[in-house]
Amino acid sequence: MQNRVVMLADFDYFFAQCEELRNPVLKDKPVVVGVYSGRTEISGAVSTSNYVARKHGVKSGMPLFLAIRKLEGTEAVFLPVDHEYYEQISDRIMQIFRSYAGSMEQVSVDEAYLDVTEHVQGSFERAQDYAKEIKTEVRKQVGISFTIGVGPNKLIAKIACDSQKPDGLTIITPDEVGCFLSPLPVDRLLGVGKKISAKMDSMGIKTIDDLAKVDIQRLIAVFGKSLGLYFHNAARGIDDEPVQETGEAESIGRMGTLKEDTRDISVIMAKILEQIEDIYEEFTAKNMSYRLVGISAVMTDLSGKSRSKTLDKPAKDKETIHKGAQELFEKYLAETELPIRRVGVRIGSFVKEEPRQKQLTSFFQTS
Ligand code: TTP
Ligand code: CA
Repeated sequence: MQNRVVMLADFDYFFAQCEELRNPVLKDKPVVVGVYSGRTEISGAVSTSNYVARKHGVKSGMPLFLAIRKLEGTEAVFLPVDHEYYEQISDRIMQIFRSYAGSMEQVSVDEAYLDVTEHVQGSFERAQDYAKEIKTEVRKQVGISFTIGVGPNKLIAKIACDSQKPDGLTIITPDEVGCFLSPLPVDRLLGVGKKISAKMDSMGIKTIDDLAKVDIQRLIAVFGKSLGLYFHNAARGIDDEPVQETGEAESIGRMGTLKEDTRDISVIMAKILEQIEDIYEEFTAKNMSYRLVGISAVMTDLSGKSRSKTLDKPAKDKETIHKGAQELFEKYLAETELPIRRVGVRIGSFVKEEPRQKQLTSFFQTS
């Protein structure tokens, strides 16, 4: 089987770079984009900053007053986040990516996976020129720089991308995967957060190579079957997850911005109900049933999540969408502490209605 060639593109210091784009005089100054909580003039946190500000020790998530202190005596510029504007820029870049990829999966406002296997005929050498071409085109059309990681799968593309920023291009061929991963700390793997890396540390696992040497049964015993298996494979650079086309799959959905960020389920569901009306109209024209109800949420910090459930049996009514979406939002709100900024709902996995007779037979067969 032919190698896959997968890229991860991650826009450099994205919100701050967008601000530089519309006001180029900012380029040589420290630029801090922050979320102002409004309590006092300087209460809030840093969303991101350009590399000039980073040199002074400014980091994402840092309280604004601390960033102000670190930048004292400089010509630092502090700006509030302008999500709408960043989303517009992001959409334009994603559009360009689509024309370069066999399939594209947008993971956040500033990251997307591109499967370019066909375009480079499976060659990593060609991938190098191809990546440069994409960078040049986006710079020309939009004026934004970004970093690309290239590998035989999403896992490697992501780690390659993180290894050299900004304006980086890191290519890891299938032959290089082992040497590339071995010395890296385990927390470079997706899914290894603070808690898991502390657990691994207590087991004497510090590097990805250490992890690769642990018996698979032990990993399963400690982390459970699916996570244990994932770590076993990830430590070997194995990842079969496809680059999944987002937004173009067979589904009908709507997405919209709430009047203000909230965690109030009744406010969220009021917006969702409007969207369901829209969706339902489009759906009835299809004369089919749906088996999947899904929701999406974009949080105050612009991180996005999707959740979906497959129904026990296909449905055609509006109420099932409402009930399913409400259940998914309730579950999701319990998992996060952030207020929600944008919400969406969708239905999918459409099936043609079964003829009456067939329904009867299947009823008898299952009873
Ligand atoms: P990142 O890709 O993590 O950061 P970045 O693009 O600013 O910088 P880098 O060059 O290292 O890729 O996040 C993307 C955007 O998400 C970022 O521009 C602002 C936002 N963000 C926050 O609002 N809060 C945070 O804590 C982080 C990490 C990011
Ligand atoms: Ca980024």
